[in-house]
Amino acid sequence: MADINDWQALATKEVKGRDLNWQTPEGITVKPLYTADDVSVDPGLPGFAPFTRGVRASMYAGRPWTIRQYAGFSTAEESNAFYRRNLAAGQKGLSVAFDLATHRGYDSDHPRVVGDVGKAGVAIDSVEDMKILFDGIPLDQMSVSMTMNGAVIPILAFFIVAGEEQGVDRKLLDGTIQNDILKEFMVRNTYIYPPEPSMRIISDIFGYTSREMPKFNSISISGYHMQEAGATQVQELAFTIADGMEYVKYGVASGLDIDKFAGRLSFFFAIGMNFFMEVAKLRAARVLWHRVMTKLGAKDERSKMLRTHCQTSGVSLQEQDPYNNVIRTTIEAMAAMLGGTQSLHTNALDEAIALPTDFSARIARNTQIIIQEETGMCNVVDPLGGSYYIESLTQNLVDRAWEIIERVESEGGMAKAVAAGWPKAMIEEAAAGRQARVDRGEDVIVGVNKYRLANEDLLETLEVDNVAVREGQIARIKAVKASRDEGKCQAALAALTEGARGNGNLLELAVEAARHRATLGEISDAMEAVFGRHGTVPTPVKGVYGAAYAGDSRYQQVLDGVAAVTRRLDRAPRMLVAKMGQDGHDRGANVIASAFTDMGFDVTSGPLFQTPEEACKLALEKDVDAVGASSLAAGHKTLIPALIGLLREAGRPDIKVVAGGVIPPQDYDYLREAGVQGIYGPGSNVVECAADMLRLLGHNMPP
Ligand code: SCD
Repeated sequence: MADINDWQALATKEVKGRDLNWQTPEGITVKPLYTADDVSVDPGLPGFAPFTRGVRASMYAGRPWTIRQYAGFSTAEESNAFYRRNLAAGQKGLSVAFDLATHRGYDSDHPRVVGDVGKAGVAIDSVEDMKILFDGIPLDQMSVSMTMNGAVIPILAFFIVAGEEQGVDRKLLDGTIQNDILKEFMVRNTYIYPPEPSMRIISDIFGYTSREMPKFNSISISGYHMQEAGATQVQELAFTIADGMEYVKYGVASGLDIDKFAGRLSFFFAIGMNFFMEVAKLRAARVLWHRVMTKLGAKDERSKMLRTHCQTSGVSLQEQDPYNNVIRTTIEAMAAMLGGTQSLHTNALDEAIALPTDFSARIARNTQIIIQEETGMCNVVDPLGGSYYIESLTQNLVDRAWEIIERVESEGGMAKAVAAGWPKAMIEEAAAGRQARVDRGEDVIVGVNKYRLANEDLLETLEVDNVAVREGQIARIKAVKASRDEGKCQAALAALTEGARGNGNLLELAVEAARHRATLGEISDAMEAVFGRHGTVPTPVKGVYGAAYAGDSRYQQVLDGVAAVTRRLDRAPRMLVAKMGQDGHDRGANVIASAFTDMGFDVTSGPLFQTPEEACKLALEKDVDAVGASSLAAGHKTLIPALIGLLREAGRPDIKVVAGGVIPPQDYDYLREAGVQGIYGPGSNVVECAADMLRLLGHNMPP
């Protein structure tokens, strides 16, 4: 029989000596062939420690994963109707997306959130909205996930009281709250309070839910947003598990018994296009969590079992040739199920540019239904188990992630690492590297940097009338405030502030305030009075993009162009990268700031969450030549024209304004008429964006 040396000789001959090894972004060398010699660890059996092959013995043969589509937009009424339509069409669990005003603890009538209300999720201001959201949906039968981190206390309180008023005992409430603040400080940015009180909030939620809500998952420890921000799979894996460790340590330090709350910790991962890597990642995550929890002293096997939700990758979706996104999502969905997820969201094909329509949501949902009901794929547990490649890759990921976890631990845990900033810097470096590989065509994206269409058909997208939603919400806030017992409400809010100052359980106190119709903003403010509000200024990495482009002729043309403009102005061209509104997605803004800095621009990265007034003030102070406004949460039609108006009023119509991010092509004309001079959607080449900018600055840039 042929051995590996015979194979090596034959393969080398076939490819005439070409190297077939593949270097992945996480630094793993993937060989063209795996054999039994590459497998060093027996993966065991599903349902048994360390759960490499799945947390259940029968897995999907016993019960398929939950089809759980993340959704929410405009008002509670509209979102409720959308949920009901989806459940009738085969969806199995709910997953609520809140708008950014809600995330950041502002009521819809707050002046900072004019562009955000009802846009990227549903607006929830009080328990009355929450009751409408779940009208006709029995909360003792439907499991509900809520993606909330910043305003987690009022939202969970509203949910509990909405259940109560539906007649559902909180012991029967089934679902998950995201409640994962560490990754917010690292990548997602919908925090409210500084890190220390934010960690206390999490322990208070563990305490309350483990006592009062035994069926409820108290956290969804999320790597998803790390991968979206550009993390490699190893980084996503390591930092997520390290975050989980930190939460467990805080819970234990607050006096909780580890086995009383650990069984209700859950996870959330992104599933991107590196198919086998993603399958192996979920298997590796289970092995790592089992190892970590054993180290932390858990005795109950359920405490060591990593149960996870997955979502197909948002950043892998493209605006160009968007039906390709259906194919991408199908491949990613298969990786999630072959990796053994418990619950899954499949993205809609238009999610790169807008909120899903009924049409795109149907295809996304049916992607999962077809896998579950047409393919027979659920009948065998962990069908890739025993594959030499998968088993080897699983072990490789375990080892690499473990190295990072050990570094985190040696430096005092994840809260300290996040404060020091190195995990975020590591992720941003990976993001800049990926952008450069895409721009150079080394990482292929079909329809974007290869096989691009000459003409794109316009895709119909959903638009929310933000002004109408905001007016409706403001009317409801007024009605709620007018009909409540003001004395009782204020007393409950005062008790919450007292509890924040001392050590009262914040969720318990907020439930009381919610019963008395305190609003989300009031409950948040009651804690902010003690904790303060956290703000950060981004510090993008330097040198990564430039290094990846060294020697490239087009890049050199841009460098020459920047040098020419610099000579003419007698200083480098100045640009402000502005993030207005409550949208905290800063990967794109950071990549632009980092790449433009490498190209010689003098870049100011504005703080997150600016109002147009604040962005205008900063642009004037820095005397910039241009502002690049990054918008990923649908506030572009309100916020960017407002900024342009303010610059004009200030006598600086000469400052060029360009826009980038998630902007439907339908809105391009509107923005151009408002004075936006360049619009860059997903898939834009950063070097070409810089070339355009040089043109705007009067340089004769070759095409
Ligand atoms: C499962 N069960 C079985 C079984 N499989 N019983 C017998 N045999 C089998 N084979 C049981 C389970 O034990 C459980 O019961 C019940 O069935 C439900 O199964 P589950 O596996 O727990 O599934 P589910 O209820 O769906 O819970 C899945 C998670 C949960 C644990 C992962 O935390 C969850 O639903 N998470 C979703 C998070 C989410 O939607 N996030 C969206 C994020 P018991 O419970 O009695 O044991 C969106 C986001 O952030 C987007 C980006 C952004 O906004 O920035």
